[in-house]
Amino acid sequence: TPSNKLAEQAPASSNNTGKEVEDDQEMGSFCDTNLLDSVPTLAFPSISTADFQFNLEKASDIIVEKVAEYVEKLGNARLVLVDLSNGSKILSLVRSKAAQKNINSSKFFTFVGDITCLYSQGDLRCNVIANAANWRLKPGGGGVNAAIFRAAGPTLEIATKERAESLAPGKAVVVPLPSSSRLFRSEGVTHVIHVLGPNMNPQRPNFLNKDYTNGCIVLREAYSSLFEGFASILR
Ligand code: AR6
Repeated sequence: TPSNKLAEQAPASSNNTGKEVEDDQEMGSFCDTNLLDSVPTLAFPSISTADFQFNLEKASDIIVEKVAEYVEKLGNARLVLVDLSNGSKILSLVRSKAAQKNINSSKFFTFVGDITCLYSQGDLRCNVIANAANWRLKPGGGGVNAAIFRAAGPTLEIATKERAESLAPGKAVVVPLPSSSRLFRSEGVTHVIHVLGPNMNPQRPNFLNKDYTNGCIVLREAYSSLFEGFASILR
């Protein structure tokens, strides 16, 4: 796909090229050291735009604005917006707005794939992944939250509870992933950052009832919290 092509073209250190991934596979062995020793990368889903029903045009403006604010500050680290399908509207909106703003495409790009299988299925190494969480920080509930808790196994719920009991809208919590977790072992994910975005769905808690003035403030805060959390891992 065009978006995944972009990822393959992303310049990276010599130990993070597609070629080397192929070599690993040919050898039939899995090298954890190589997996962990790559460009620090945060993969994140579009917060609030599916179950929480946030407007896609507004969300895409905010994603691009926040990426532009943080991407250079993060040094050689990369930010990757992920969604499941090639036809993802949010990915195409963000791609075109990021291009208009001339955001460095080696440091920020979009990627089509399941955020829980980026290395095993997409050859994309991401040491940190973000979750569009619920306020209780509970597994299940569908969407990317259910997928991440399922893929990580029960250790993620325990590790999460050690960091926070609940989350307010706009906030994020960084959770180091135990090395026994499948996400750590086979995907190279060392941290999950749970983020709670603004909710525009009347069926869910903290419903903002079409208040996009507040909603946009909270979504900006959510991305700031996420990128600050990623920066804290890099330090
Ligand atoms: N990999 C990558 N992206 C995904 C995946 C995946 N496995 N699954 C979904 N997406 P959503 P929200 C994309 O609904 O709107 C949960 O029930 C999806 O296409 O997961 O913030 C929680 O418990 C969309 O672009 O999060 C909360 O209650 C993006 O991830 C509530 O939903 C976010 O969609 C949060 O709603």
